[in-house]
Amino acid sequence: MPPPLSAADLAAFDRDGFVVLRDAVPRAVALACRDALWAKLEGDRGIRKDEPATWAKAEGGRVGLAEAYGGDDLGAPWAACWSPRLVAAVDQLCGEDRWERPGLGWWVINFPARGGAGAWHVDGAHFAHTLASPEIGLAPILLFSDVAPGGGGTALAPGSHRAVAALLARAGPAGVGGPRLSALARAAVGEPPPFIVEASGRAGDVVLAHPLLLHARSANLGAVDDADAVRFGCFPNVPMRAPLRLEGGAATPVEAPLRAARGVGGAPLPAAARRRPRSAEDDALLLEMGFARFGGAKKRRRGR
Ligand SMILES: O=C(O)CCC(=O)C(=O)O
Repeated sequence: MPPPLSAADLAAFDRDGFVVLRDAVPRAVALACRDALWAKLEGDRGIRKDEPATWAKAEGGRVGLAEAYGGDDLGAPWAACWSPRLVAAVDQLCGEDRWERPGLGWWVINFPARGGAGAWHVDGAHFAHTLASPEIGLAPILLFSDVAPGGGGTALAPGSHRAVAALLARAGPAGVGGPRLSALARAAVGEPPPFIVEASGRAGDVVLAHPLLLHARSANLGAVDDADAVRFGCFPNVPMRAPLRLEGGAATPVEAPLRAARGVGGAPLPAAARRRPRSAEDDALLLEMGFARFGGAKKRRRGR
């Protein structure tokens, strides 16, 4: 099998901080998973695909599902999601044998015309980030429903991974806590960012995003009461087996912008800029990212 990501794809990943792999999950598998999630919504919450009046039960127009289908759960149809094509693409970006396959989750199910946009953030609210942090080696976005252009796919800030990497280079080995990093990233890149790309595509497409990419939930602008416009997105984080390598040997496409950031310079970030008491804004971000159910950041809700 030829490598799924071409030289042009890899150049786009380097420049933008993401690249879309079309048909990464076989479409029929993605749609079967979506059916299973509709069944779960109905069983757990009384939200029925064929009764849009029940969609009002999704507070704020969305449901976050903490389930990550992996390990023993990974029977059909979930097992087929990690297709050889998807695995090969992650190998290209993270390095073969250097990453762990995460479960499929966290899920965000977003109903048309019923809710607003979310906070701009970098994934990983639960740990202190350094340039080499192994917790997240890639932040893929798997589409389990079709998302039309302009329909409200996840909003991505192209190139923001470099600005965030520069912040981390200035933070040094002490790092920056997740919510604080997102706040600094918003200040550095702009809120909203000056240039935004929407993650649209078909069920089975996967956006392979750099771990430091700034992104946000968009309002679902699909047709009211159209079940096909309900957006099913899966946002797992791919963990690394060891810290990212900032020197020595060839850099992976994920590592290359991190290495480049070390040459950018800039004054070290003072401790006061890296740490502060948790604010209402941080709480809102943690809620948006699915950490609220267990009482703030006490416990991770989605294996991130
Ligand atoms: O729902 C979305 O489009 C974004 C969700 C997200 O970024 C997250 O949960 O980390």
